[in-house]
Amino acid sequence: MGSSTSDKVFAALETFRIELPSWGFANTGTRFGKFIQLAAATTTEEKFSDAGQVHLLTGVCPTVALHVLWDCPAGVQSTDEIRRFASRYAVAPGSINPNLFQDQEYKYGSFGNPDEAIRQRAMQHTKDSIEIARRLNSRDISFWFADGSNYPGTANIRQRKEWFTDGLKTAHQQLSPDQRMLVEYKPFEPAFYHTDVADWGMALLLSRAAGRQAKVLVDTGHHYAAQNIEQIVAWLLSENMLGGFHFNDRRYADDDLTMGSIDPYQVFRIFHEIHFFEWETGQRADIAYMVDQSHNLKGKMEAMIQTVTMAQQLFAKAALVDAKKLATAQKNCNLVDAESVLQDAFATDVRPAIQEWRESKGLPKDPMEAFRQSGYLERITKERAVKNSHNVSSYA
Ligand code: RM4
Ligand code: MN
Ligand code: MN
Repeated sequence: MGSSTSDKVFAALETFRIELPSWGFANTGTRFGKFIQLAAATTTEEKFSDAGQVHLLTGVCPTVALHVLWDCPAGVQSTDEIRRFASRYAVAPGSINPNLFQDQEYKYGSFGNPDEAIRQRAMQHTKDSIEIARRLNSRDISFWFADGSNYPGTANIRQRKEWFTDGLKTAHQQLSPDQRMLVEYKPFEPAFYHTDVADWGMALLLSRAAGRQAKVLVDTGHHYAAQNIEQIVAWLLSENMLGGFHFNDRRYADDDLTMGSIDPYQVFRIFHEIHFFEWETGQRADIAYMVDQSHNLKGKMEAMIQTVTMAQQLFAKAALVDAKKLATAQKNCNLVDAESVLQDAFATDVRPAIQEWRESKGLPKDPMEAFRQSGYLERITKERAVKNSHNVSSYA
């Protein structure tokens, strides 16, 4: 491998950090059944412990995303405890995710609920979530709304858009100057006729209406199957409206499979658009890279380590795209040359350079191997087995 290749890989890895979701360490399942993993995290503390372990081995996951209802059972009062977990397990709280979909009250929606009292309840939870974020020094409050309807004619779509606009504006007013609000979209599920924030255009309009600190969050699993996600990324970048990602992979719907497991070239193309934007503009794109996955069959810790490793590889490969050559080929409509620039970068084996980078940081060369040698999994399996066998948890 040429030294300029490994320099580029090193430079790319220096800037790349990815946030892990607390809920990715807990037992989850499908709507048909849940297969319990005896090692799964059963408490917020255990989620911090697991996330801290992945960070220890990879060095690139310094934050963990929290879901307010699942991780902050005492609401704002939970923040002292969370700060303690953060310092004990050396991983900081990351984005704060309000939960506006699980309580019985939200059967017909949260921000878009026709009942004003329920909209107010959703706003109170939102305000509490922003306060939690403030106390934990978290920059991003990340909104995903399950709101929608299942049957034609049952919801006033325009009216609900107004309620959403008002709600997000009010929420935006609560933000501190350094905080951001991320608005996630999803075309369907749990609603199957209309979803209030169904696509990036709707998320963009709502974010613009909310205020300057609102940006769009792209969850890669939240698109129709043939959607060109990297084009959405390029457009949001050019509008300075791309706030972050929830990475996962999929074949059919919101499958929440391991990042890059089905279509690594797509993730590469997304990262390429970001690198290319930075090269052309000379600006750093300020983007929160986050994982949003649910590992129902794979071991949760191993799946997370695999995800981080894959993310680093694809980010590094995209950094190898020869941007100058690409720009020239595009300008001259040299299609085969332009396409080959991407393909050559994608085909480059960056794993040796990534291993060197890890060694240069005093990190294990192979985080998966180090995890397997560490005895951590055996220890948590023993400690949590009884709790997990009684505890059929969760959503998702
Ligand atoms: C949704 C969406 C949200 C996540 C929930 C659990 O599909 O991806 O980001 O918080 O699932
Ligand atoms: Mn998501
Ligand atoms: Mn999702």
